[in-house]
Amino acid sequence: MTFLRRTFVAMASTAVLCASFSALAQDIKPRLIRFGYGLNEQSNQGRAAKVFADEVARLSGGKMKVRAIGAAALGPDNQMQQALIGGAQEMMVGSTATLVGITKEMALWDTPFLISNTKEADILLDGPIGEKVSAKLQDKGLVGLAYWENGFRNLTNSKRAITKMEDMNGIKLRVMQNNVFLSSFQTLGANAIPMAFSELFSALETKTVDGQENPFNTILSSKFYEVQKYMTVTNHVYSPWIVTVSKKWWDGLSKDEQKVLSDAAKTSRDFERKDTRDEASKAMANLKAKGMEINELSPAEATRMRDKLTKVYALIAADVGMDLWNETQAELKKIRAA
Ligand code: TK8
Repeated sequence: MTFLRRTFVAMASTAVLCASFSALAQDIKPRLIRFGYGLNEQSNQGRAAKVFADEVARLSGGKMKVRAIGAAALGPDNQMQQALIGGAQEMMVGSTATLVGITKEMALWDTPFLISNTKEADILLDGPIGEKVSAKLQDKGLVGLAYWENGFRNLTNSKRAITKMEDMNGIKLRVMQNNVFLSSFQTLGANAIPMAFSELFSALETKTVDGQENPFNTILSSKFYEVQKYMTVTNHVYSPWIVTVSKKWWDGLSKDEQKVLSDAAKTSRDFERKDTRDEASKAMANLKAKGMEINELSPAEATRMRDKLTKVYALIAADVGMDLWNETQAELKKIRAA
């Protein structure tokens, strides 16, 4: 070895040592973390799960290992939530809407047209209201670490273009397993059928249901365009995902280990939101190219649907409590005025 090379090798190993030194100095034990999610690896959810896993490895000097398991291989959202509560699984990311049966305050995020753009979403979810709702999970055996973006939801179906509310009549529409979504789409005249996301593609393929609603990204990554001809841009609700941890398991972690997970959840959140927005901005053209017929509602029809949907507001306010409902409205007013 030449002197130069020896020096370089020594310098490089010092750099590696320094990088992992802070992790070594911390109270971090070897940990294996099963991190489940519902979409496939090629989705925005899958890409961000990978960023989370890499970040946990980096921050823990390789001691904490995240095994990200997608495509609902550990079960649909509801089943994973129960596994977390029972301590049989460590972590997951999934829809807040599927948590409503466990923590009723989560229904806040199901409010149609509550959030009208991503700026409002970020401020509201990362601020005191989002924190408050997330903190409610603790009494139920879960710890919420960060909200990721699922996105603004749009309607697809295999029957016909939806240009007016009446077109929804008789459409068998899969909804998430949640009473707000059920009431919302019943109110619009659809035949709403609650079903786990993991069963959705085959239900659409076999025509057990005619349609569904999800953000552009999911319609693309789950290949719904193969079994759905029509898409209507409704943006009827902004759906968050939430990264959760089993509280039973979390309580046994050191402060340093907990910090690794919270920090990695936030880094992956920032990546995920950007990635999701980039993909969503190109998705419409992409879905058209795949053969979908896409229409936007006329402003008059959009208003009609919106007026109908606001009838479920009373139901949601009762679920989440009047105080939280009013605080949310006040917070949104503040965000909009800023
Ligand atoms: C994935 C689901 C999905 C959600 C749904 O597990 O169920 O439609 O939008 O993202 O959480």
